[in-house]
Parts: sequence; structure tokens; C-alpha cells
Amino acid sequence: MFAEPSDREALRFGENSLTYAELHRAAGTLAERLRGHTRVAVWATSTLETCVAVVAGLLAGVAIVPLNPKIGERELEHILGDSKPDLILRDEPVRLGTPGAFEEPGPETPALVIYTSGTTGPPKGVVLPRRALTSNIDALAKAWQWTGDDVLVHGLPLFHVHGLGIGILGALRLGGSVRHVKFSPEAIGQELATGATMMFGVPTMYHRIAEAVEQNRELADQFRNARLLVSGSAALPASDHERIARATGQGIVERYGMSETLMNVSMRFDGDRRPGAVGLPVDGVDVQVVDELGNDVGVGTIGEIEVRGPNLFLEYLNRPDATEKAFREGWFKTGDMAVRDPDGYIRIVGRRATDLIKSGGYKIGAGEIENALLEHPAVAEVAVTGEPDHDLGERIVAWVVPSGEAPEPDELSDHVARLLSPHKRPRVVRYLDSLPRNEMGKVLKRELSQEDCHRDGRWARPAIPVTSVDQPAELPLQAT
Ligand code: MLC
Ligand code: AMP
Repeated sequence: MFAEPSDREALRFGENSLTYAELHRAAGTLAERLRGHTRVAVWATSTLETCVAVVAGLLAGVAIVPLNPKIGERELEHILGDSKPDLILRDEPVRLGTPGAFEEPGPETPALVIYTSGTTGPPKGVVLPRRALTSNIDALAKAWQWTGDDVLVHGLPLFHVHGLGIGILGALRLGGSVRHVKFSPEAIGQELATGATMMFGVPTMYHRIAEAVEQNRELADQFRNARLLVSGSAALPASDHERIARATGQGIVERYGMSETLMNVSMRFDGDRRPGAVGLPVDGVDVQVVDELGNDVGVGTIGEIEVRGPNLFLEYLNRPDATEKAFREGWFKTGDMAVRDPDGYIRIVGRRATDLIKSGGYKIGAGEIENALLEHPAVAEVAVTGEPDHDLGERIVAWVVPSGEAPEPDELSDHVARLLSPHKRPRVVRYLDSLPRNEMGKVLKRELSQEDCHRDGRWARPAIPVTSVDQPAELPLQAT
């Protein structure tokens, strides 16, 4: 699964690094302890220790459950209760012992369990087998001409498939190096100026890079020298793509993926880097765009993306119902809506579910935030929506009917951060007298975001002035 031991640097986090030889010893030593277990949770701080623990799990054939180190109490309780890990590793010291040999586990052996949000309820554990990772990394290596000579820099969290599954494990399989930084355009630029050849990031990061390189010629030149910049996890706005191209000469390579499928579609290193598109299916992955009946919609018509191939997950842990519902005749239904250009290039145009929010590249379910907010004594009713945001792609908005006096928005925001995760906190909190509902009592969320709905009086004006946590200047809602 991984490149052979050698003196090449495998991983670097700030001052700390490990060669492939050291990584094999460190991971092998820990793997001895993991042998025989089924699942092990790892407190996925952005450290060498996390990478060693994940590699150890893979050596021992034990599934790793990475935990967001900032996870809140309710979410942690859910993940531990659902995945029932045999062990939880936290800041496990790196020990360079002399481990024995490990037999390569079979391709269907679970490798990672990644928790991902749905529209309602708590996150589901996506069980990814080894063959999904190996086949997908090899397909991406081909698409991006990614080799052991590359040095990847990224500042992504290590509890999702982007930063961990493809970022760390991809480089380690191909024999290249990874340098992990706390994300800032300057930190990435610094690495690109000193040997890093490629970068992975989410669109929020590229938006911040676009702003920074336009102001700073030296930084722009650092990005100009990169071999490859890859964006994914959410749609990269064509405007940011173009701004970066103008300032640095780099056309960003976009790819489209999911926790359940890893990477499905990507631009090629030597192909057209068309702003607003995600490219062509990667090797070995079948992609179709279909209508409600499962028929191919053809060129230029919007349909849902369905995927089939060795990149797919095994199941949602403990959720056979959800697993079954996610497939149609062997095809995984992504819920993403797309159109195909005449040359096969795919453009993602939206999502089937409005209750899924992508903020900063994180997928967040409206339902889990609503449930968390309803636990707050000052919240009588609530609806959560996503609103366009230049920086985050979408920002989380909570529409709250207070049970008495409305609390400070920060209090509700912190409440969600504490219960779930900081990235799931509402960025804007708005108070209303009531929520618009249909005859069945279901909240009509689309009406919440339509500006004219308060003009036509279908929902009451805010009980107190509209209040924003993060972006007071941008609020469109001015009740009259
Ligand atoms: C803020 N913070 C709080 C808080 N408010 N902590 C506790 N309580 C509160 N109320 C902290 C945060 O933890 C964070 O700490 C810091 O303040 C800033 O928080 P933020 O505002 O949420 O971060 P932001 O600057 O917006 O981050 C932007 C970002 C981040 C782009 C760096 O969103 C990010 O890392 N995104 C990547 C998501 C990702 O990897 N997705 C891939 C999913 S896989 P600190 O210490 O962190 O600064 C997938 C499939 C595929 O989608 O195709 O890839
Ligand atoms: P996650 O569940 O966190 O793995 O997020 C997967 C989702 O991210 C997909 O279903 C898409 O909605 C979205 N996504 C990933 N990459 C892209 C992309 N390049 N363009 C648009 N959406 C993307």
C-alpha cells in the first residue's frame, strides 16, 4: 500500500519530520499494538503522530476512525457510540522500534471510517476499503502526473478524505513527500518557494489565495512556480480560478469527490483547465448523469451524477437502510446535479438536497444543527439554511423563533460549536416571530431566503433587529 522504506522525507509538520524508513519503523511499532483490533479511533490533530497512527492501522489491517480534534461533546458521543472503537489514540508518541513483518490485508478490508453529514440526524460512518484508496490514488497519479518526486503542501484537516485519504495517504503511496502547514496563503507560498511542487486546497483557501496574490507580487511568483494546484470539496468559483490564473499564470486543476466515492472526476494535468468545470471521470470510475428514472440525460441537460467503480465505499457503518437507499442498480447516487459538455467535461451545478450545506469545504447537515439549537432553552423553533458566501462558499444561517428573550447570537453559535464542531456553528442568527410552514407544518425554507416573502407578509418581521455573528454588512434581510 505504501512506498518502501528509504531516506526520502515522507512527512513534515513544522519542525518535525520523518523519512520513509522512520515512518515504517514508527508505524510498524504501533501496528504491533493494534493487531487483532477491528476499529481504532485517532484524535486527528494536524501532527505526525496522527499520520503514524493511520499508517499503523493500515499496516495492521485495522480500520481507523479519525476524530476532529475540535469535535463537540454530542458529536463525539455519537461517533464513539456508533463506531465502538477498541482503542482511542491521542497524541500517541512516535517510537522507532524494530517491528516484524505484516501481511498485506485483503483489498476489501476496511481502512478508514469517515463520518459525513446527511440532511437529517447525526453523521454516518463511511466505511472505505483499502482498494478504494489504492485504486483512487493510482488513478489520480495518472491524471495529475503525480509521482514520488512531488512534494505536496496542504493545510487541510486530517479527518476527511481530502486531507487524509488523498493528501497524506496519496503521497505516502506514491513515495513523495507531504508538508502540512496551518493554512494561510503565505504559509503555502513559503513551501512552494522551498521545494514543494503541488498544493491541495478547498475553494475557500483559493479564494484567500486569490485575494493575497493580487496584493503581493512576491507571493504570486511563489505560486507561479508550482507544478500543480488542485482544488476540490466544493465548487471553485470561475472568478477565483481566473483571478489566480491572471496573477500567477496557474490554471487550477479541479476535481470532484465525496467521502463515499473518493475522487470521481478530475481535470488532467495536460488537459483543458476550464473554469467552472470539474473535468472527466478518472481511470476506472464510471460516471453517468441521469434523470429521475435513471436514464442518461445526454449532453447539456441537468441530471444527477451516479458513480460506479473500485473507488466506492463498502457501507455506512450500522446503517444498512441508508446504504441501500444510496444505490440504484449498483450505481451510487451522489445527490449532486451536473451537466455534461459535448466533449464529456462535467460541470457541477448544484445539489439535490437543500438541507446539505458546504461551508469552507465541510459538508454540514441542516438537521443536525437544528437539533443542536433546539437543545438550547432559549430556542423554541429553528430552521437552518445555507446562503452564498464569497469566502466560505456557503455560510450557515440559523432562523430562530426564541422562546422568550432572544439570546446573543454568539451564545447560540458557541452552543453549536460546543455540541457539534466549530465549523458547524451558524455564522448568522436571525430572529423571527414564526417560521413559514405548509399545511403539514413543514418549514418552507425556500421562503426564508426569498427576499419578497416578508414583503408579502407570509412570515412575520423579525422580533428584534436582524443580527449577524460574522458579517453584519452583508445581510440582505431588512424587514419592513
Ligand atoms: C471559531 N473557532 C471556534 C469558534 N469560533 N472554536 C470554538 N467555538 C467557536 N465558537 C475557531 C475554529 O475552530 C478555528 O480554529 C478558528 O476559530 C477559525 O474558525 P473558522 O472560522 O471555522 O475557520 P475558517 O477560517 O473559516 O477556516 C477556513 C478553512 C476551513 C478553509 C481553513 O474551513 C477548512 O479547513 N476547510 C477544509 C474542510 C475540508 O477539508 N473538507 C474536505 C471534506 S472531504 P483554528 O485553530 O482551526 O484556526 C470532501 C470530499 C472531497 O469534501 O471532494 O474532497
Ligand atoms: P463530503 O460529503 O464532505 O465528502 O462532500 C462531498 C460533496 O462535496 C460532494 O457531494 C459535492 O457536493 C461537493 N464537492 C466536492 N468536490 C466538488 C467540486 N469540485 N465541485 C463542486 N462540488 C464538489
